[in-house]
Amino acid sequence: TINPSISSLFRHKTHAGNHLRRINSGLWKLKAVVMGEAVASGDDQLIFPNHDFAQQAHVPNFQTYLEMYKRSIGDPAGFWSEMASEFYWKKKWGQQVFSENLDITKGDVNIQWFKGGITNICYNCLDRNIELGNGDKIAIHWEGNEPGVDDSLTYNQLLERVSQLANYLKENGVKKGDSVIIYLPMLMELPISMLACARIGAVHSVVFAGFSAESLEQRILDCKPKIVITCNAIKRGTKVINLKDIVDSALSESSQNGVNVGLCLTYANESAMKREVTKWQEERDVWWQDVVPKHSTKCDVEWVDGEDPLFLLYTSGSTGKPKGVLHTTGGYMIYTAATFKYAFDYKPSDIYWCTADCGWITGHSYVAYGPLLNGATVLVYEGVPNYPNPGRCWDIVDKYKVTIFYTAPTLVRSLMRDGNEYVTRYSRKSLRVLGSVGEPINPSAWRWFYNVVGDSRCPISDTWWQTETGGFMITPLPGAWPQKPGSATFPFFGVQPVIVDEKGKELEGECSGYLCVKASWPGAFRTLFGDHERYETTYFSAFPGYYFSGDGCSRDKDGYYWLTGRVDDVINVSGHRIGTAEVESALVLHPKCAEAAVVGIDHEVKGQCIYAFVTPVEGVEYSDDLKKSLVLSVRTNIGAFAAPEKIHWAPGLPKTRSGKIMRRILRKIASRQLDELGDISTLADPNVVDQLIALADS
Ligand code: 6R9
Repeated sequence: TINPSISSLFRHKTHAGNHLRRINSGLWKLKAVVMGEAVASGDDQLIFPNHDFAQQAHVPNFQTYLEMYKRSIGDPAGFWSEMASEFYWKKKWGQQVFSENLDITKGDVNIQWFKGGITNICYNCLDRNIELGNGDKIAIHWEGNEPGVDDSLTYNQLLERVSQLANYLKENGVKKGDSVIIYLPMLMELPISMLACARIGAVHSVVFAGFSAESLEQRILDCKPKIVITCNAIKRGTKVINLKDIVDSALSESSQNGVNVGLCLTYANESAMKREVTKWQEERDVWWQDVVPKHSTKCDVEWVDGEDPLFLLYTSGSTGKPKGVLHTTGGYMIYTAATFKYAFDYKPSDIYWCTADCGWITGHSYVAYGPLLNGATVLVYEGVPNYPNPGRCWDIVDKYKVTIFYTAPTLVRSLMRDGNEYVTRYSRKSLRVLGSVGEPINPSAWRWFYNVVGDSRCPISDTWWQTETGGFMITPLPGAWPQKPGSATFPFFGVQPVIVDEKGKELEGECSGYLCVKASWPGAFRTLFGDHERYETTYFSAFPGYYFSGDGCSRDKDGYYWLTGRVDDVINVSGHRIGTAEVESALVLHPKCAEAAVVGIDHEVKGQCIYAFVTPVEGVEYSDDLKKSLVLSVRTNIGAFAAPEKIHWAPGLPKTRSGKIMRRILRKIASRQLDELGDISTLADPNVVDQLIALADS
């Protein structure tokens, strides 16, 4: 029997039943599709799967999905145990496959999957696939920033490299449960480092190499790593970035603040910078190439519990302090493997490319773990997508015969602006599935991606998920049902999305509200590192009994889910999550800034951009130089990707009598919707609104 509360998906005439009828009544359209033509029907925008594609897909139709979905909800223990049994467990998990409490009114929030099971995710990615006969299969194709510079590793070779580093880490005192910070660009050494940590049970925390020294320091202070792994410099497009300088400054600051990291393993990335010119601290710094290759290529696995921590990844929230999202081993392993296989209809012959950086969750789950668990061939690209020109992605697709291409809407929109010629000059015949992640994809970008990049042949998996969820939550299964441009469609197996109103009442049928999830899924994060209370208040207190995502969402008459963006103080710039409070604290660190308020506004390519209202300290004049140095303060305190697009001078900020900034009004002023300011009578001083409007273009 299915959990009766999931019935919102099935009970109403608006949902599955209707959905099936539509597919049947759309048979005439399917005929056209068989002729090689994708049909989008005008009123409901349905885009039907290609018949041949559907026939070969893991989930070939909606009926099969429904059967599997119902089972995953009705018998999660059985469903996920079956998925888990494809992997190697030194010892099987205990009687209880999972236990959970999501309801803070009933005690501490607690989620566990495969507790008592003993396994290792690195073993399952590498050794297991080698035993299955894939030792000589390419695990990673690496494409450098400069065209023509490339490399590759088979599964055998990858295991050797990982083992050497794992042995080095062990020799230097890194033990099970210790944390390791990895601050590397997209070199093969990045996934190698992650896997080496996992092999010995160490907890990795990858910090995106675009973060500033201050951000890196903050993370070092929080998780107190035994060692930091980095490289001397990186090349992105024509720019060289001196990474080691950033690390040096983070390490010296953090040691003054009480966390002294004694070892900095530095990969010499000679194509970007020679060793000789790299600044060096003899007692602390070690060149990777001098020590790691000397170690044995065999390294015993540290067997860990299904609930032992795998990694920490810091993400932005609505306060200034980043949150250390903690994922554990067993559930994350099964969930990333299963979502990768089904949402991309992965087959062993695929060549898979995800453009995300391993510094974000997408790179963890869908550059490294998900694909490697499936024994896939993964492409890792070092550079920027439009270097040396906007055709680079398709050049790479043709070079490696990429079959699955997974990227972000911001890249799609920017390539769309560069013109179709950059796409159509390449064959792209190898492509069969496209994917999108990071923010809602607007229907026009979806159609361009579908029609121009995919030649109207390739289904698009618009995957909605989060750092916290570990893997896909709402996503198309290519081939299984018709798509609607801009909709992430339906929930993945085991996921029970609910849409609630402000009072936490579950809405049924066609509706819009806040997106929550009922019941746990294996890939869910288990806590915020060192702050379980913040975990509970941020995610489980707004709507007791549910996990609250922070996103708004609507469900249409056919049951399709449409994500509408964040409803909290988080801005999504080019798919990167940035907290307004983080940017505000970076601005007020500037000696001439008295107060700052930051909002997100729509941006044609980036999706959203950062718009900052700044009140300078008494007596300081407004000037363009001051604007520049304020922006610089954000770049140095967070990273270049968080730089405000616009600084708007504010003699005062619109505040309520209790001193709360009314961001709603600031958002309207920032997007120049001046006739939609709404009620401003509750402001302590309504005059500030006119002052702000007067300063809009100065
Ligand atoms: C995977 C990732 C999570 C936030 C999330 C939402 C937005 C991600 C989306 C999407 C609409 C999609 N988001 N994918 N919105 N459609 N397909 O991006 O994780 O960096 O934690 O960001 O991104 O707002 O809440 P993360």
